[in-house]
Amino acid sequence: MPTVQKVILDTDIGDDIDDALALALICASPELELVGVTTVYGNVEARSRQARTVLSACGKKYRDIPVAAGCGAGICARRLVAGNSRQMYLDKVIPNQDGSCLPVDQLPPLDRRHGVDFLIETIMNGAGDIIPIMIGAMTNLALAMIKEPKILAKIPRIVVMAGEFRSPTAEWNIRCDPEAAAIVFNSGIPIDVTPFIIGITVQFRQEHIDRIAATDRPLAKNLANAIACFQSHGARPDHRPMPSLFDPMAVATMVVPDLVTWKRGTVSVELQGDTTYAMTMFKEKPDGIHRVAWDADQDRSFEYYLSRVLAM
Ligand SMILES: [Ca+2]
Repeated sequence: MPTVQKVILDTDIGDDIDDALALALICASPELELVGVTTVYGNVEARSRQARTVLSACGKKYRDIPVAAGCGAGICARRLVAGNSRQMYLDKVIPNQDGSCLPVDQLPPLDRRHGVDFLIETIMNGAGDIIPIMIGAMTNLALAMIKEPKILAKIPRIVVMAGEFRSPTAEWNIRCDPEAAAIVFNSGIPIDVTPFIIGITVQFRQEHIDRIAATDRPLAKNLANAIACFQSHGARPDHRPMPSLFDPMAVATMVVPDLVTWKRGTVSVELQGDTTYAMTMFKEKPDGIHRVAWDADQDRSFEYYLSRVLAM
């Protein structure tokens, strides 16, 4: 029996649909033990409500997993790299999948701690075996590292969905808080990185959405509902966005690493250049502490995802 990996999910659930899909996959993976969820970026309370809704849909065992709201704003707002949307998020916009959430009085209460303190206390009280899975801006973990530097010795590994290395790109999770991403990547902790291109490669087709919608289980129903909210949000009549499995692939590769090929090396985040701010660089080297997913097996990834989540 492989060892169960303890994880904390840090998420900006609520805008792109893949965070909800990733949380569902964690709960559907007996190889992973979810010890808590923290939310980040913009309306963290509303994001927490969706996280608690998905956990409730996963059943009694998952319903009371603590969810703590973290940082709404990034560490350094020296440039509005995400343009208008960054300002919009800071103004507490309601995430687009809010319509798929249960009313607050039907959910367990939010954890009373701030997300940063939740990370510190949970990781420091653990046995050095809790892996943060970062699928949003990395503000919460970066601030936890600053507030309690002893946390560095207690984190065995970090899993992130972030960055892009094949083209000069300021990927969303990096550009929402480039300084935080740099702190995490410079922490000296081994990191497994699922970059943007992997999610682009593994994008649902209509047949996959139909399979979720046709499944009569609470989790599948909630996900189908959230996908419908996501697809109708801001969609043109001629275009409904299809879910890309950016965040779920970061989770999936923890259990089945060979869904992707890996390259080892070091990742750095550019913070200086006027035109390169928030871009990520990868230098391949055999003893690097970062491991980047390079190519994904598309069909196996879809089947793995659906077989796990639809059985939940
Ligand atoms: Ca995300």
